[in-house]
Amino acid sequence: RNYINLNSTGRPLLHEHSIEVLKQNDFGGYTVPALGLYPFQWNWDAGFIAAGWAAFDVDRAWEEMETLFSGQWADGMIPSILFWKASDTYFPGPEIWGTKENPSNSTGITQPPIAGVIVRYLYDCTARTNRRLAQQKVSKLFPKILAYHRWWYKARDPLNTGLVAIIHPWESGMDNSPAWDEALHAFPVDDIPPYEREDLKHVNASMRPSKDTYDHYLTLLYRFKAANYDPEKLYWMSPFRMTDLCTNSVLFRANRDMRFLARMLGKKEEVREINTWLRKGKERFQWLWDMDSGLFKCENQLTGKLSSARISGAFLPLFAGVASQDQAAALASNLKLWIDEVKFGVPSADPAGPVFDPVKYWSGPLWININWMISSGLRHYGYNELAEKIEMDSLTVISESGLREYFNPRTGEGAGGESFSWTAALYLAWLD
Ligand code: 9WN
Repeated sequence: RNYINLNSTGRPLLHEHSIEVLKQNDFGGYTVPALGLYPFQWNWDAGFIAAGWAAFDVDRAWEEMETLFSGQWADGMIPSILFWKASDTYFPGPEIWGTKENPSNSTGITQPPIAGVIVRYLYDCTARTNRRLAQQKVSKLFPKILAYHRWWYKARDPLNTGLVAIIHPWESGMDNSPAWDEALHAFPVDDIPPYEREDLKHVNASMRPSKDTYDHYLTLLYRFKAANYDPEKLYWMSPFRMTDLCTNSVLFRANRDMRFLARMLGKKEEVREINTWLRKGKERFQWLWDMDSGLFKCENQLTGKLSSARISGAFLPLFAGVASQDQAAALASNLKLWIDEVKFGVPSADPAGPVFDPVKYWSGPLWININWMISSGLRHYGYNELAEKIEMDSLTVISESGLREYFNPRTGEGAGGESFSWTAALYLAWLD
């Protein structure tokens, strides 16, 4: 609670502390999510982190995104992790992934494509004082982000349905979400080399995915490695292929922001291309609507069935702007019920559901980046009071428990990593 104290300028101390954390996690052009626990540059973390840098150093914010895109693969993919500098405190590191793409080693899978959303955010911040600079910055990144989106559709929606697939739970950014349980356990674990987990040296095992879950993660990794991470093959061969709500909502929203940027830059053909993605995506999103529960659901593409899991990703179509007014109303009333069950919203899984665990990673805890997106979506649909509640809950858990990786929604206690970059960054972005 000492964080709530004010400093001499009347700002909460936590404001200064958040800036310090970003500086301390700055490895030179990129920011690690947490020292020790996550010692490299992560794809979607970089986006949220850049929004935090923008609150006090917008040049550094652009640099974060420029570094991320300097790791783009020739085919357009942005890997989930860029191993810029060696570190032996994370598993699985570069020697396990064994990708050969220049200029750096990286993973061979991706993460939710938040970059387009963030670059538009940075454009808005910069254009307030220097429109010409803002346009220059955007013109350099725009083609790279577009190439990334094209990669998504080509590699992960070869059947042209309008929504993309993830082929590994790590790609969702919500590693052990209950939405993956059934699909992940539908295939057996291969005879994989023995391994030692580094995460358990930093964080208590009860707060992390189980051994069995990790065995499945690594089974997928080794199969993709055997296929040389060839995007033409991975989609078809993966025994895990899900239409993830988070990834698709983020991609949809990024497409809307990219359309804004394309118009600003006068790129007519690109606007048309993005419009096609938006039109098809909007139509297909309706397949994921579960009328009975009043929630969106992830789809298992291998069985054609919607996952029964009720996860916080269900509310992200609000961030995308793809839900109808009726769907938004149903989502808002569900969200209120969820929050009534806990003390601080938004839990990552339905707190009344069978697998809810308030400290186990993506199976219950509150995450600041998800709150940031959900509250922005609620405002878009006019649910300002509910948005305010989520923002206040976020700031309160941070003030009470510090800049932790995630929080127990029943008690507000912090869990996982400490001095966590996106928590610091979004705290700054919210206060800005
Ligand atoms: C695997 C870095 C990342 C986040 C993810 C979060 C966690 C990694 C891990 O940490 O995933 O990518 O090793 O657990 O689930 O959302 O980007 O903060």
